Amino acid sequence: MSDTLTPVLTDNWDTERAWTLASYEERGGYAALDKAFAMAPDDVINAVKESGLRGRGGAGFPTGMKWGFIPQDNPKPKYLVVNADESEPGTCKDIPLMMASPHTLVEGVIVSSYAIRANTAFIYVRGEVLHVIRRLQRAVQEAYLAGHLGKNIHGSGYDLDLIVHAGAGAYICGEETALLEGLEGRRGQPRLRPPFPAVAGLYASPTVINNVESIASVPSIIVNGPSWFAGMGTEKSNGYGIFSLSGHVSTPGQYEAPLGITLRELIDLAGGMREGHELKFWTPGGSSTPLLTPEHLDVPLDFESVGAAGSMLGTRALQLFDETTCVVRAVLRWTEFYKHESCGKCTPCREGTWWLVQTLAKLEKGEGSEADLDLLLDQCDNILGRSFCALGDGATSPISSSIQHFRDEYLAHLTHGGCPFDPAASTAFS
Ligand code: L3W
Ligand code: SF4
Repeated sequence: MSDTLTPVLTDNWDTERAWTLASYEERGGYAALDKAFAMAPDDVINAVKESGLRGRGGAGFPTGMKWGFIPQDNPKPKYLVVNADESEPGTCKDIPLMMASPHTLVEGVIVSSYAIRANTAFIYVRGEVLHVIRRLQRAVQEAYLAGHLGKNIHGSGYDLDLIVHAGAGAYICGEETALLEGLEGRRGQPRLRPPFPAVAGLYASPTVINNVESIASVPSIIVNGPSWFAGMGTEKSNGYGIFSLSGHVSTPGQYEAPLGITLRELIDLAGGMREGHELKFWTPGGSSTPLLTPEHLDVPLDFESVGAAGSMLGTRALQLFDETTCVVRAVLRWTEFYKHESCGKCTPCREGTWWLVQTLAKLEKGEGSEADLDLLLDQCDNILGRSFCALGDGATSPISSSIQHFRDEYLAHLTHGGCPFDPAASTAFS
């Protein structure tokens, strides 16, 4: 394995029965608990602040700062909620993490809940991934039996209950406030922010919501110290992250590496693009992040650099497409997904995603004229910044970025009277 990789969360994924408590404890698991309990909760928050850990669910908000927003003078109970509703197209890191090492997440939940002074925590996981739900439930049961959860954990005087909650399967429930609605038993639709969940979240109480990978990163920060974590990555994007490579690459999979690694380096680690083919376009963080091209192969994959390149690091879901892929068809497929998953609460997204599919489908069939391309961009303009939550904005990202980089390919559909793309002709649009 290359030195470029920094396996921490993925370190033991190949160990036999790595998911059991016995295996986790053999590897030093649950050592972070006693270390954290010896610290004041605020010092745990400060350690996470000093580490520079930023949210691993897409937005990159500083984790310690979010915890610091929990008003401790508020007499209401505090809650920790783990967002395990992974569903952004291309994103596939949290599910393998929970399958391979559920106790890393459980330990992270305990330390994080202690820091914010929550006595109840939830893991909100997609209802469709029954195998993950079962594995989490088993891990939680093992942790209770071993005294890592429940009353007076490790004799510290601290109590915590952890509930695994299965969602009903909607992309929008990955949006933190829609997730809370779902957890409270209502239809999953986003709430107006502010107030942010840190102030009024679950049952209107102060609530921290973090992604699986963010919470799973906490035990190693406590055990190894914040400067260990801050010493990796770039100046403003500290630490490591799981990069998920999928699509036309020789060895798709999870590659855990410091933030700031480039796609060129990751493709090398993954054995290159599939033989005889070349990269045509890619997403840095799922389909909601604007498409990039081979021109961006050397962009450091950190929050700042990917932003400067016109996209977003997002969830580090690197979907790679080679020259055999019709970009218009790929974008249409994603747009159909957003239309299907739009929760219907606001008009720009509910109606707009429907219109986007109509216009794109027409262009993909080679019908219409160049004016339809401008119409498509106008439809994007009427959704972007006018929608209630990030789903509407995200739906426009692949469209506007694909037109920016591949306008000629859209026009070729019109001149050809349909998709001119011949998968066998690798130079069709070069
Ligand atoms: C208190 C303030 N808290 C912000 C908190 C806020 C949230 C976090 C980030 O979207 C993005 C989206 C997807 N007081 C606060 C505050 N917060 N200001 O900080 O908030 P925000 O609004 O920047 O982002 P978000 O709503 O969490 C996430 C993109 O990530 N994405 C990811 C999708 C991921 C999945 C998945 O499958 N895992 O769906 C893709 O790139 O488009 O832009 O906690 O409360 N003043
Ligand atoms: Fe619902 Fe879409 Fe509006 Fe978000 S942008 S609230 S998903 S209709």
